[in-house]
Amino acid sequence: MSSSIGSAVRHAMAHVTDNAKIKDLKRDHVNISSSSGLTTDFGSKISDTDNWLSVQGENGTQGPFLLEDHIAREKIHRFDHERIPERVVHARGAGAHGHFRVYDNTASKWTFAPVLTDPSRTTPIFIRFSTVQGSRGSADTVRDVRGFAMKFYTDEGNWDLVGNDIPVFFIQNAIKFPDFVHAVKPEPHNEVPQGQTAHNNFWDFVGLQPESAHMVMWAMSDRGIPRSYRMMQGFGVNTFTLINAEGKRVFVKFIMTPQLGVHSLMWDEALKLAGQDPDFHRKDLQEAIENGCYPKWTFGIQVIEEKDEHSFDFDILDATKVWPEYLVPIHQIGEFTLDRVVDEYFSEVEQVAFCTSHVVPGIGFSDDPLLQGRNFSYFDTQITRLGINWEQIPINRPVCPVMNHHRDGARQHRINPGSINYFPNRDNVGHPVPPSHGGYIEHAQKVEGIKRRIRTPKFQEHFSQAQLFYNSLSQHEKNHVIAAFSFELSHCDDQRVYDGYINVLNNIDFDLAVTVAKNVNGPVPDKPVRINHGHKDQTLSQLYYAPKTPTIASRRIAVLITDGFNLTEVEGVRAALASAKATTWIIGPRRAKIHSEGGHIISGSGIVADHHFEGQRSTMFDAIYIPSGSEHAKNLASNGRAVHWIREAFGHCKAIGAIGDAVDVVKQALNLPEVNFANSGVDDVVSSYGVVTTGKYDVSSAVVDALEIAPSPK
Ligand code: HDD
Repeated sequence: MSSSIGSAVRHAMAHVTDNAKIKDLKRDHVNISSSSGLTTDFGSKISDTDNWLSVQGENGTQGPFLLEDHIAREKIHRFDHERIPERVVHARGAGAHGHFRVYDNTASKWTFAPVLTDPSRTTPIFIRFSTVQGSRGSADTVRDVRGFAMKFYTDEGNWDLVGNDIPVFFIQNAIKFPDFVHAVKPEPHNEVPQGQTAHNNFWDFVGLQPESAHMVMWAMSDRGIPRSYRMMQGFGVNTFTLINAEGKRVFVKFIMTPQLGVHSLMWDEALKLAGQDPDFHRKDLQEAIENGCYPKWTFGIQVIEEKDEHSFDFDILDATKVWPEYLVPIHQIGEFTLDRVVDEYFSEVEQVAFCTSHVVPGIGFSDDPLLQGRNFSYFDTQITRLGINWEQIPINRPVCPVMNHHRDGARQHRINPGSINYFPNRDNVGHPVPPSHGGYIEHAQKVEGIKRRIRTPKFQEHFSQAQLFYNSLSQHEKNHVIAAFSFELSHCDDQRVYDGYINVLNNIDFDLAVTVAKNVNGPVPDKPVRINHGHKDQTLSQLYYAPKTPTIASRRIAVLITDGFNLTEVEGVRAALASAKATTWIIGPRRAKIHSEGGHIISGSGIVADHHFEGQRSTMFDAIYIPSGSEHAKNLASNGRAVHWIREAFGHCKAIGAIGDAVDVVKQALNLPEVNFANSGVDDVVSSYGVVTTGKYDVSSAVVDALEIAPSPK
């Protein structure tokens, strides 16, 4: 990151006021300055941290090392125990702080929870985004589901909404979760593959488990390779309930939609980025927040009245089903923003711990069989990861008072004065709070039935919504799905596995099954197993979420220059892009000063490049811009890597802007008769296949507008 970004960071951060949670966390901040001296953990000052106490022999020879050195021992002991178990799933993640607000009290029809109904409140939040399959050190851009876990630090306690970027799940019943995770994770005999579902065990499991079909379609779509965490929808997935002041209950789903739109990488980009910049998403989140481009989502709810629970052809408690928006509209009740990066990764992102059973009064559970199991699992896993007192860790502790008679346990940090640690007690200390004063109360629900291990009939239909999803995609999104299945199944070398999955695909769409079968040498079906019903829902395609007004905010634009480039143009374009809140990055043949046209080679004007052509690749940027300059154009055309930059950016459907002499460079690099180019010397702007060219410099119209188109889905 360049130094100019560094100052932008401080500038942007200065505008963010500390919310209640940040103030709470600051209680634990350690003040470190150049005057801070080293001490042991018990506070005694250290005079030497480099040399283990040892015996010096005569004539300066090295003698034995002494176990007596408590300073060395402490340093090594502490280091030996730095690692904690990584999450069994969602190990790789990134997080940020922010705040949540509702627009008005619309939701008070359904809930009395102030976090969802009181527009005067600003609730601090923390969000951790993650991948599912890979280990903590795996790459960000792999094809996978993304976790979208939110912690709301409300005045009534913490509410954790632990969702994903896909609205449905692979399984219906929590008891299948260990099988699913074992199947998706690296295979047990050789721990391969990392950050991939492209292996026999995953496709074997989902092929034999048709309830996964719907989610697999989503994971194989562009949703599985998001451009940014900031450009993903979030879904609570499970069915929760809301309870209003009259005690009436409704079923609810939570949906978060990014204001920048939903955008994805291309598969080729994702694959390359996994090697070129494994931290791509993590850095993207940090960069956007530090530059003051705070990611924002609307917060919506879908509501179903209790009386309508059984009026759909799917079970509303089945997490493998969406509630289609044409049946159940979304009420956008609020929005949230992420505006602060973390101060320390381990303390905040690694130690944050979510629990689906953490809800606040006014929000409740349903009999969703996945949610019920989750409510057991999350608390349990935190005990392994962080210990029984995990809720006392700064990032996890609520901002409201915590008072109870739970005691002791490893790493207890609270000191509870007094002799009372039970209830009832003679002083009425730590007494239950009646619902009228905010005590949590379960909705009174009549329950009857026969205890047995079965799935009810509606839980046994698995393909209708998988078809709905596939039908709703645009043709290019469908092509991406086909390519994804073809990639994944090609990585399976047990024929039973890919044969089996082609049969699943043939339950969804005949043409899809035939195309994939041909690609992977599977059995090509001659007729559909199930007729595709042909229904569509436009809200399932991510094209539906393109921002109403095109925006280039927070996008990364590479400016390709070599010696002899036109400095005035570059300065003009950079200023215009900066005012549109995009970041520009100068890429040149070396990370040093690149001399501009007509300047003296030593003393003349120029710009210091942020990176050289080898150091960063086109995959890390959303668009590229190339200024004019005759020497520069010659240099660029003769630089193989620079030509590759242009070709690769075009191949990934990125906007390319070029002016004057640079137009010919792009023309030669692409060598495509389909693309039209502007003539040199003429200031007309030609836009063709995302390549925008103009003979002369005209910053206001051409380049910036054209690059703005870049964020639209590919
Ligand atoms: Fe889970 C972590 C999301 C089903 C058991 N899950 C975890 C995280 C997310 C989800 C985002 C990472 C949280 C973080 O950032 O720390 N999980 C989901 C969604 C599901 C789902 C959206 C389906 C609706 N999960 C699910 C089931 C079970 C679990 C059915 C077990 C029965 N999940 C866990 C876990 C994890 C976890 C093992 C690992 C680390 C953690 O909880 O804190 O308990």
